[in-house]
Amino acid sequence: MDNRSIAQLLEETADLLEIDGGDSFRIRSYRRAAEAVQGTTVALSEIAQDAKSLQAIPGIGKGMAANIAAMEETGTFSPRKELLEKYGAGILELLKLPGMGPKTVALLFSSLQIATVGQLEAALKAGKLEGLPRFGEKQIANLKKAVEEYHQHTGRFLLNVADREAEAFREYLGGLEGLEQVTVAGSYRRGRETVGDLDVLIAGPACEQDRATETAAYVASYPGIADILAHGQNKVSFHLRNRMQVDVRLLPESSYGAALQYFTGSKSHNVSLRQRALKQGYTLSEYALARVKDGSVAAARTEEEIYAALGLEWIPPHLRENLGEIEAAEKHTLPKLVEQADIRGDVHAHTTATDGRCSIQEMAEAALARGYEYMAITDHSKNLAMTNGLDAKRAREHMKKIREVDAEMEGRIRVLTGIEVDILGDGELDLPDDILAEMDIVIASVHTLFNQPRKEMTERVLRAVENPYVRVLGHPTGRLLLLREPFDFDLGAVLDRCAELGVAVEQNSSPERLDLNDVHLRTAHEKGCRIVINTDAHHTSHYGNIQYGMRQLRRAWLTKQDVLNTLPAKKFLGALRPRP
Ligand code: DGT
Ligand code: CA
Ligand code: CA
Ligand code: ZN
Repeated sequence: MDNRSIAQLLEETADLLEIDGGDSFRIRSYRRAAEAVQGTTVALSEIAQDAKSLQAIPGIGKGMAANIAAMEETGTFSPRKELLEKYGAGILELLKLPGMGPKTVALLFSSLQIATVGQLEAALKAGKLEGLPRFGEKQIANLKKAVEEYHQHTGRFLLNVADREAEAFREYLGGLEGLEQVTVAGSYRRGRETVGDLDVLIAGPACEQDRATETAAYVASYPGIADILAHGQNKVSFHLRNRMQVDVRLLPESSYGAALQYFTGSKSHNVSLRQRALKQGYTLSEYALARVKDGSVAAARTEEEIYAALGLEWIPPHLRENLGEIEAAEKHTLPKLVEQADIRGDVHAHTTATDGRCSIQEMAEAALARGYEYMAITDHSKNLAMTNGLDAKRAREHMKKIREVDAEMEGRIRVLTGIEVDILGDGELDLPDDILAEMDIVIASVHTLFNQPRKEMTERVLRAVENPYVRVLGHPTGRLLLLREPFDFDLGAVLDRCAELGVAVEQNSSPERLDLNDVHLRTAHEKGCRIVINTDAHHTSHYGNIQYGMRQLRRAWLTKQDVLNTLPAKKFLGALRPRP
């Protein structure tokens, strides 16, 4: 570990201790040590096991020398880890906001249970900070600005946010006569798990010579705009109020395909495609595929024509990452990607019994309304006390109610019983086997103690899937996009074991999760894992999130056959790990 990382661990520990109301002497000693580590020119990693040399650095005493040795050895620091388990990793992001010190965070946490930037943002919007001791008008205004800048700084957005903005803008463009084409290209069209900005391409009579100026002016008057970055005849760029950038390009219909191809990317796909074009005597640009010999246009109007001229099948945008898709398009071996319409059931949902917001009936009706043939209610188990998780007794009563609802549905949709059982710190499950044995679906998930060392975490998850009643491993990496990294464990080893045991791995479609990611999914598939896609719905409106998970399945080249819940109910249950 380099000195900076060590100093950071110490500094964060001091902050967390302060939030926790810890001993001020101890807090000061961490801060002093952090300064000392940053100030010294000696590489601590080289002397970490030599207590004498460590203590020779002013500001580092005996206890701190032992701490540093432990950090070097384990890569983490247990007091910090314990505090993070208590407050959640999001609290470190909160601390990074300008003007936000441990005292302020402590106040926000104790008075409003705010532990993440997202929660702060929601509280600011709801006006909940007004009247709190430290928060005058000016402080609140500064905080709002800080949150805004935070988003700008991380620079990426979740897919549901991107969708919402794209839809609103699209609706606004609907008010314009003579637009034949509107496409959001870029990473959004490729279905990446987060997007940096929106690349909007428009074409039609409204974008032709005489009307372009007027159309650009219409775009620039979009009420959602916070500030304009560029306003020309063919391009308008702006920031939305959430700091998302939007680049709008006005294009002639005759070269719309070339622009679409170019601005969809990815860069790497485009580079390969351009090389291929050159080898075949063409140049490929955002304007056209043109012949080198005389500059004449070979194809430009549609993407299909461009790919065809290069001897390729049209490549779905979800595959354009230069990961073998060009070769496959040449050989006509592109996969027939799984589609949302192929999905026949969603088997991870919560209800008001725990932290969901709708009843069993409501969730079942909503699943039916989507056209599903089956669904499962999988509420939390008791270890997650803040969700009011179920103990064995309540789980049994809940199961009874689920069966009643299933009967009420009279076969219009099958309502399966289930549980999202918590994987405890040692890999034990949170409920006894006899109750798990009664459930149609047992999903096991990690929801706590994210900071265990790699080996411990790997063993923990492996131990959980060994339990013969576990049929699905829920959100396997535990990441929260833009907020929390996946926990550190040997995913490959876990996928191998899941494949052997027949435990399905979950693609969790919640836009802040989306684990597994595209690369993991491809690996899981190659290893022979069964894959299930779920939404983890906590409300009927969350079923629609399936689209975000779908994009990742498709980015992983998966076909209908590769996803278990494309099967009808009976076959689906039959394809899950057999029960003992
Ligand atoms: P993002 O916005 O960070 O989520 O990712 P993209 O892929 O949307 O990237 P963006 O917005 O910078 O550019 C959109 C597409 O335009 C990109 O996927 C490929 C194309 N493009 C942009 N700049 C270049 C470039 O310098 N060279 C090439 N070949 N293509 C580019
Ligand atoms: Ca983009
Ligand atoms: Ca862009
Ligand atoms: Zn869940």
